[in-house]
Amino acid sequence: MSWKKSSLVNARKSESLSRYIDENKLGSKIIEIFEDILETEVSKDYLTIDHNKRKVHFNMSISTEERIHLSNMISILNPKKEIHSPFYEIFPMNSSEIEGVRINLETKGFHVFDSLLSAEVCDHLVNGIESVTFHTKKSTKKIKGISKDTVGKINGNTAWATNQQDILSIEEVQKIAFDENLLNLVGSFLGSEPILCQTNCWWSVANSTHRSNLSTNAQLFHQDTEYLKFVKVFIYLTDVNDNNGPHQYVQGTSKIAQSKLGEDYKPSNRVEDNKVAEIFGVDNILTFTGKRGSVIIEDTFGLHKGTPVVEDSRLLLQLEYCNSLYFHSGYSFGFENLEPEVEKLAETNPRIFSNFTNQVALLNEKKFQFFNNRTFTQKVKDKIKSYL
Ligand SMILES: O=C(O)CCC(=O)C(=O)O
Repeated sequence: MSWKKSSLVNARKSESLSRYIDENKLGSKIIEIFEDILETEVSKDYLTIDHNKRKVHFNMSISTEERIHLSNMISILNPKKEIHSPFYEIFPMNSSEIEGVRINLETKGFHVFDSLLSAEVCDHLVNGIESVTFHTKKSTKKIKGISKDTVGKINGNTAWATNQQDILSIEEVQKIAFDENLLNLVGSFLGSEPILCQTNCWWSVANSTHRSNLSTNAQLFHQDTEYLKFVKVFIYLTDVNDNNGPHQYVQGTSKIAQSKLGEDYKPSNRVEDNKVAEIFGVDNILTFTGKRGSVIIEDTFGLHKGTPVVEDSRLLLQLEYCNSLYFHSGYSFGFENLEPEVEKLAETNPRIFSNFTNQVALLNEKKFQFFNNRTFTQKVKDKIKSYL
């Protein structure tokens, strides 16, 4: 299958892409998806019905190997480059340590930094988060000012930050999200310049353990599929023990989960604990307890979940970086409330900020309408899916 050169790619990269396609004997399906990626990266039309139909179909029908090929092609198009950022204090690593973490991500799927953030940084983060609006998936009510003392009153087992821009507006979050070493580390794993796509945060408490509740709050084993290649950074902002919802990861599953879980399995499914233990071995299910300020960097295409809280509560901050926004239907950021140093970084490294737009209100409203305009059948299908 030959690659018909696209006007969206320069001659040298086009040559490299042709070579990659030939060497790996890639067929028309991958080329069709890649051409769609190229067009969508230019049009940035992530929220049209047509794009949604194509991307959902492609996302659920490609194999893990095809996903890796597409990511390698994105790396040819947007190769990783050394990033220089004014923030470098949070992740004190030299290049050989960065390489060690990359290898851990590649082989085991995760790396843990125990108690990385100082008490002072954690306090700043928690104070900032206390002024942010949260909601549960059970009600439309907005809750402001949640703290460790009041979180037990929420209606549900998880309260999610409603607006990710509010989280990003916290100065310490920007210092972490745009830390030079973190960006270089994530870039070396993705193989291309990282795009910041999430700054999320949630409180977890003990509540219903009904399957649909666990499913919608990421408390059953699953793979994330929201981008082609991506990595999440989980930051514990409370001490986490066996009883207040430690995160779990099944090491070594990011490349094999899809094929081992059988033909009927789709990477959007939830998987029971006993099935995970039987197929991947109970010893590979790792439970991350840790002090506040501990950081887990994880390839969440591997199986993972939060365990339901039994007592007390857990506060988690989550950043996510991806290599392309192609499968994206998530949140868009605006440029407001960014530190001046971050604004400068946006000028020198615009790809990191691909998910930032001056039309953020319009886009987030469009997303809201898009999901509300789903047909009755689609809404019923989604409801059923949350039970599966
Ligand atoms: O709350 C947790 O530990 C799990 C989070 C999760 O599954 C996700 O972010 O995809």
